[in-house]
Amino acid sequence: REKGRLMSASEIDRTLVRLAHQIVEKHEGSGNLGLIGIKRRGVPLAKRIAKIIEGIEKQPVETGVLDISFYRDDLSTAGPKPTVQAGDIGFDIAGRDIVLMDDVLYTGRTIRAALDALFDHGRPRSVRLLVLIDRGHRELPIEAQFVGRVVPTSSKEIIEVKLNEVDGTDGVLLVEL
Ligand code: 3GP
Ligand code: 5GP
Ligand code: MG
Repeated sequence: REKGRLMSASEIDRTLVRLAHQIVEKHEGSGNLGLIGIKRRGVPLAKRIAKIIEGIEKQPVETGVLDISFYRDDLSTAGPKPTVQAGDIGFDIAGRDIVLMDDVLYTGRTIRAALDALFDHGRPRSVRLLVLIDRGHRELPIEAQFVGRVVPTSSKEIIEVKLNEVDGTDGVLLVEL
């Protein structure tokens, strides 16, 4: 059951522009950046933000992909053990300033798994986290440095994130299970 629209397409656009500027400000440019999207919806976020940063800094920004899949395909609880699919990130992360990107941050277990996978690929200089929505309920000491919006949720609510590349439309909805 839909309980409300949290972000329209144009609000997502503006938020991504802000986040892109915050990343450039924090890293004093984009020369050493690498953006890594967590499948599935983190991937188009990373690509869009890379494009915005390229427009600001006038130089290419490397992007890559991490594939985290869950043992349990349980939507309301992320499940105890997110696992990471072996596979290529797409570029050499050694010495880079990495920004991991995901649509929703919840317990933090996905990001913990993503960090494990990342360090199997090399040793980045730094790793920061960007999420479009932080819905609370952390079970690990993980926080995002770049946040689209903080949306306090109950465990019965989920955030429906729709992105054009995956869903054919852009928007963020609050949904009650
Ligand atoms: P996404 O990363 O492409 O958005 O976690 C697997 C998918 O299930 C995610 O795909 C996410 O969007 C969707 N999902 C929706 N609600 C939840 C939830 O409460 N927990 C988890 N783990 N996934 C959810
Ligand atoms: P965590 O591992 O932090 O518990 O959950 C984060 C992952 O689960 C993200 O990749 C995200 O896609 C998904 N997730 C958790 N809660 C939600 C939610 O309410 N909405 C959406 N769209 N994804 C969620
Ligand atoms: Mg996700």
